[in-house]
Amino acid sequence: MTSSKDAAPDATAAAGDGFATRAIHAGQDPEPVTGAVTVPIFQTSTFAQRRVGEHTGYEYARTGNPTRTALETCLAALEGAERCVAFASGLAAEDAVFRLLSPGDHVIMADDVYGGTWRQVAQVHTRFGIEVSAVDLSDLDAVRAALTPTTRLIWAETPSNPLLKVLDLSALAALAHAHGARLVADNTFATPALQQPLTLGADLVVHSTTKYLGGHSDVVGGAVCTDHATAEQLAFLQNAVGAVPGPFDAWLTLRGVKTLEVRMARHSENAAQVAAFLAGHPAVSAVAYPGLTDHPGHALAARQMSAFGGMVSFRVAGGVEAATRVAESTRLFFLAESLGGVESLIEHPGIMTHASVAGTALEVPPDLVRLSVGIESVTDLLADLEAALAAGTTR
Ligand code: P1T
Repeated sequence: MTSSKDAAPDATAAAGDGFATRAIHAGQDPEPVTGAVTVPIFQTSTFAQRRVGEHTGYEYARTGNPTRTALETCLAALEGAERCVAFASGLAAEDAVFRLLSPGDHVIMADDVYGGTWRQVAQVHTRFGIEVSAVDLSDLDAVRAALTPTTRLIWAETPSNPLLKVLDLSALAALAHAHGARLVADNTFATPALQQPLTLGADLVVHSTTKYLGGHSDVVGGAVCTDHATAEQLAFLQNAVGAVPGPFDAWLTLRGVKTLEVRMARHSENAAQVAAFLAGHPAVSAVAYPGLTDHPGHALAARQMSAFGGMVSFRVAGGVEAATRVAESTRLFFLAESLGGVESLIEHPGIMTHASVAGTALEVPPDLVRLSVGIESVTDLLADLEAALAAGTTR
């Protein structure tokens, strides 16, 4: 067991081990007292000290908890990071990254990010002097034009939520570094099973672990994976601000991560079939899925991802009313916010997940429907969508 202050991968998961091996073993040695093969849920708020100031490496559970350390060690090993710091939610993780900045610092943010990410920077951090520009990060000239001497971060999300735009992480990292800025990549949609931004030059990877990493729609969490020095600052914030995941949440996430590789393969297979089906459907006017050869980011996605993921967005001929009816007409795809669980979900981003960006540069088309394609039998998913499209668009 490693201490909270020294979250280096342990002996059972070596750096050269394959991804699935690291997912199951990194940070997850058998528990030394009983031999339990799963990391226990250390449901404790404090840790007894042998003498004043002489402790096991754990003092108080906001500062560090062994279940959380196991999760952080595992996620760092999966992203190829020196260290990872876990938070109570994806937005808490993002908040910690923004708190690395100072008043007057400038952030270039993709003009197509999760609505809550935009809301946080535009409505919270700008009140403390952070400046932000929303830019189409697939247009490198636009990024160059937006860079200022105070730009500290470029914030990319790829594939993006909900339009599934693909961004060139290597090119963005080079641009950021040439201007003294750092690249943050939100890797929630791809996960490290399909894309490892740090190997492409990104400096920080953020996650909503609520999604594919947890994988079962039963826990909310977040994480930042980065270098030791930055992680040390984030760990300070984790303790000083206190948005920590509880031990059960860390355990659930760790349990989900063990099957990440097999789940992502199946999500990607199912989503490819769903995207192809939608692309050929007369009630669908456009499909966004990086695996489709006519997607503008297809070649780039094929280079920087090992598969195209489980998210598909599409536009419904017939506008917002038809789109809403389709989203309300599925049986297996539950109408719900969030994504990345084993079960399929459907939602209307304009009214649901991205309502907070209405009227801004990040507004999404009103006829857009987003699918999180689960790992059910794909024939059932296709039949469900076929029926919902018929019910939603023939009136
Ligand atoms: O919900 P939370 O764990 O706080 O994570 C926020 C977040 C960050 N980044 C991305 C790419 C996300 O998709 C999210 C959360 N997104 C949804 C809840 C959603 O349905 O899109």
